[in-house]
Amino acid sequence: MLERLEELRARAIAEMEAAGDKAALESWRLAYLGRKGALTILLRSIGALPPEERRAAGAAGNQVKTDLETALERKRAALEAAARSTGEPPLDITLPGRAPTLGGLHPTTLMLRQICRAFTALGFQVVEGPEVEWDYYNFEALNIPKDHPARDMWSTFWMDFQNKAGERPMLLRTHTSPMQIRVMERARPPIRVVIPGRCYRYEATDATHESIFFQVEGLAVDQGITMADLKGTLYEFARRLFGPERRVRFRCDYFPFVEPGVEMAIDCFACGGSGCRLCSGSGWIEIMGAGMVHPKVLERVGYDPQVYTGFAFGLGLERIAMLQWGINDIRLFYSNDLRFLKQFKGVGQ
Ligand code: YSA
Repeated sequence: MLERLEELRARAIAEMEAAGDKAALESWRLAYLGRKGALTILLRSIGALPPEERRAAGAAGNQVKTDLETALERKRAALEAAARSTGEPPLDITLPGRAPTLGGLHPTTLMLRQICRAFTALGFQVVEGPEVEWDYYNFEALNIPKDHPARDMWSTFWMDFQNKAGERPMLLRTHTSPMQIRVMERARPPIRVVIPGRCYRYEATDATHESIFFQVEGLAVDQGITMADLKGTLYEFARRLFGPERRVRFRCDYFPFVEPGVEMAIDCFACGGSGCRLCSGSGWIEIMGAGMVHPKVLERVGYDPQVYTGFAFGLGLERIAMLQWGINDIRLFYSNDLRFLKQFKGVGQ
């Protein structure tokens, strides 16, 4: 065995010296040191030797391997130095690189930015508030007392925490309107704010309803604010978001915290107002609830309704995004399907 090892060493060194470039050196490495190389196979056969020969053969075999590996490194360095001296680049830069995978913004974020940008251009400030809310702010202060039927449409998720009276006074907010009260408690008019945020409702989900969704609330309070300000502001918002040719319709609606209350709709951009599947044949698409802040709500936060008036509105962010981008199912937003999300890569922020 010792002789065979020495004979292999001599042959390997001679062949290595003849290798004139990197490719030839790599072939040499595979021929001797690779998984099926000559030295590897010879070393494997040492295990079959009689015990008295095995030890010396093992030591000699390891020595040959170390010597060949050292010689290989030396030869590699020599070939690289020779290539450098002839001007050949040390690195193959002709191989195309791998493009890094870049993410994009979520459609909810894109729409949130568009809406906030439209309102900040009109002089509104953006503020945020808590998603876990007191019953007081979510209902009571908005003129929705405990026995009010309006609570039924907002049956929701209550926190498992009881006060001394045995009531559960905290919930996941059902709308962003409680922030109207929080803002008015903290600031004095003039107020112009928009409040984007998550809302939670105990809903049977379908193509237009999710149990977690985003709203954007708006509130403006000052002396002399009228319904004309509400209409003008929301009309300008619709124009900025959906284009200058959009028409807007206001119709009466009921919310306990406004008087009068309205719903706002835009003319359907799929059919131009003649009626289609998207607008259920009406020619109009509702985009938000709004109204003049109820005098009782103003009184509760210490504003004199004889001096101050205001308007407020609340829109469903995903519903607006669905209209803007022709999305036919709200559940696509939060099911993390990359085929859906990738379509928004590169959409203007
Ligand atoms: C009304 C008047 C104001 O002065 C201020 C705000 C409001 C809006 C009120 N707070 C509210 O929540 N009305 S709403 O129940 O009709 O919801 C407003 C919008 O949120 C809807 O038009 C819809 O776009 C969206 N929305 C409601 N439930 C939803 C939903 N979006 C997705 N999934 C749900 N389950």
